[in-house]
Amino acid sequence: MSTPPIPTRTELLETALAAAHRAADIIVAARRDRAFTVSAKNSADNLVTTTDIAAEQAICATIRARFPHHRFLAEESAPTVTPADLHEPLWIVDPIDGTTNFIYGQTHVAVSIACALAGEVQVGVVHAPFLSDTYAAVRGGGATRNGHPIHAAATTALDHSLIATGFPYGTGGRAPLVRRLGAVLERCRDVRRFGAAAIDVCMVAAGTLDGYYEDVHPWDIAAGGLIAREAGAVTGHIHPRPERAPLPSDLDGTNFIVAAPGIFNDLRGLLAGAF
Ligand code: LIP
Repeated sequence: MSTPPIPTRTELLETALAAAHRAADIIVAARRDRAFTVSAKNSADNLVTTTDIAAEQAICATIRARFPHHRFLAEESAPTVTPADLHEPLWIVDPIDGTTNFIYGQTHVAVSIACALAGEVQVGVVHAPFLSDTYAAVRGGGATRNGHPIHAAATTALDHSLIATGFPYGTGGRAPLVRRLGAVLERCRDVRRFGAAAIDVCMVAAGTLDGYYEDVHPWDIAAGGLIAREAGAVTGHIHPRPERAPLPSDLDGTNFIVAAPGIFNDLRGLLAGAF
């Protein structure tokens, strides 16, 4: 059987945008009609709704209709990836980033969709329907917010930097993170905690945040990470990645950090020393 052609980045971006908007229609309608139920995943605080499931199904169906042989790393239906998956076009999907915010009726809620080839993200879309924001990027093609070019902040001093972060579900294991948070509060302008990693990362891309760090999943940062890099921000990890890390860097949310180039190294040093 012949190998299907590799789609162009434009074709991948068009598909990601169509899938994101289809999911957003489901999310907005569910919020409007209060038509969803909530359940807990592996802990009482790690919530998922019927809308997460429906949105992810719509996203994957939209992509499969155009690219039936592509693979998925999706928060609700395909949360693990094999080495074989990384050799095929791989879609990294978070149907609702900010699920807790969605349940509480808050606005920081986003659909995050990325596509990677050989483990390198080629296109990324983060669509926040309640904020009327769509962030997008194509590898090598720059980053946009609602179609307008965006650029990371020019800040070069931590004490003039606004930093976002987040915390894992449940209270266990938060003590070291409190130490990190304390170090940031002692050294930086201030901290924000919006509750949706994908949007946090895109705000660094747009220069409305100077930096963000958190230990998250691939689907939280795959799309936003490309958008941030294409906007001139620097992405990386607080600690050196192991040589045989299970995931490629673009998909690795472990101790993830993104920041304006002028403060990236200082912020990473501050966080690494505070743990
Ligand atoms: C959320 C992240 C957020 C983090 C939350 C949660 P979800 O993702 O976007 O940054 O602090 O604990 O992981 O679960 O809402 O898709």
